[in-house]
Amino acid sequence: MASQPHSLKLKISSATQLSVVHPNGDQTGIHPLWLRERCQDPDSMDLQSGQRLHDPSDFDLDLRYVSLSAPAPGRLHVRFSDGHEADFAEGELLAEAAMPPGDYGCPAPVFWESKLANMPRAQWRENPEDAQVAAWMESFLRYGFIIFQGVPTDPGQVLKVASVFGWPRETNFGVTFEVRSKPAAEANDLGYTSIKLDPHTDNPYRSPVPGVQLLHCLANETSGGLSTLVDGFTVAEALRTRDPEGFRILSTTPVRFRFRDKDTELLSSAVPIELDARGKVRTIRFSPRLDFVPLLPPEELAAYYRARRVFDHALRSPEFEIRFLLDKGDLVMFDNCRLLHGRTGFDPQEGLRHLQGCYIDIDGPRSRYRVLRRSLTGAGSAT
Ligand SMILES: O=C(O)CCC(=O)C(=O)O
Repeated sequence: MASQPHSLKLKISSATQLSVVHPNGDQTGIHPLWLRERCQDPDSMDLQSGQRLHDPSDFDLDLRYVSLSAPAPGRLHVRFSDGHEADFAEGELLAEAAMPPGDYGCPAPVFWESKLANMPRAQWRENPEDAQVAAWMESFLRYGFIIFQGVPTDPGQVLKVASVFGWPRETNFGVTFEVRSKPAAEANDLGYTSIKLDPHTDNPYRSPVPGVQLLHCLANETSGGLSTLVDGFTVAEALRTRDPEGFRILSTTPVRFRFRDKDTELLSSAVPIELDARGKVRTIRFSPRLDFVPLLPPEELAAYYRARRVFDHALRSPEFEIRFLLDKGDLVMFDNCRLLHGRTGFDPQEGLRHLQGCYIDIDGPRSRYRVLRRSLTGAGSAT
């Protein structure tokens, strides 16, 4: 399980100045309010829930340190100018200072292309040990997917697997949904036909989109219907490098995604490549069968269509896409905000192809990973 090594140090520069020292010797001062709102004494925090008892926006904006001392190794004692005094564990402060935004203690993604040497595969076990789940979770968080083999093929097992990693998310398709070829009049989604599906993310018309999808193969008697996966983050980064203008367009042009059947009308407007405040790719929403770009001036639309084609063709290219057979008892779980999935077409006359699917929210696996890490390494506390 990934540890969180850091080599920061805390420095009391003077009675009223506190800094973090970086490995290269650079120092970042610690604002008194940053520390004040992290006080963990019973006047500041409800010890049961770990939640603050004061609104930190009410603290004095000109708050100062009155004194700083180290009463014991690894401990910091602070007197603030508002009269409050508090103790801190140096290790906890530094761990927080070192935490990269976004990952918050989870393994960072490893971007992959079709050359991916070892697909994350694992043999499924009922009632797995914590260390086993942590290892699975780590693979999933790094690569954005994991394939389990040997999942019993009675219906509903997908929910049992899902509950190990998070909390199932019900949609208009149900708590679980059946991906199999249906008569044309009953298929309210192309997933429920036998045609090829190009790489797409599921349900971009929802807000928020389902974070993780699980697909469990209950039967596959056809020679086609291979599953495909693409790391959307890798392809988005390739686009940023190779075609910066295309990347700019797809990360700034909101498009409308729509799903409609007799009981449901879901609409959402979002950019295909969503960036976080630091410009890192956060979410891919891409489904060429469901996207409707607004009526922009013709030259802007021409640029948009060109960018979408470059991105789409890259997603479909052998450079990035992996293909594999999802056989009876196999279950693939993937990050629907990062990976795109699809399948090759198949002939339903050859036999039954039946996957049972469900969704969970993206924060489920991350939460479970952090909790396991706490119990397996003794790192950190519940608050
Ligand atoms: O049939 C499959 O393998 C995947 C189905 C799918 O991509 C979908 O329903 O959106």
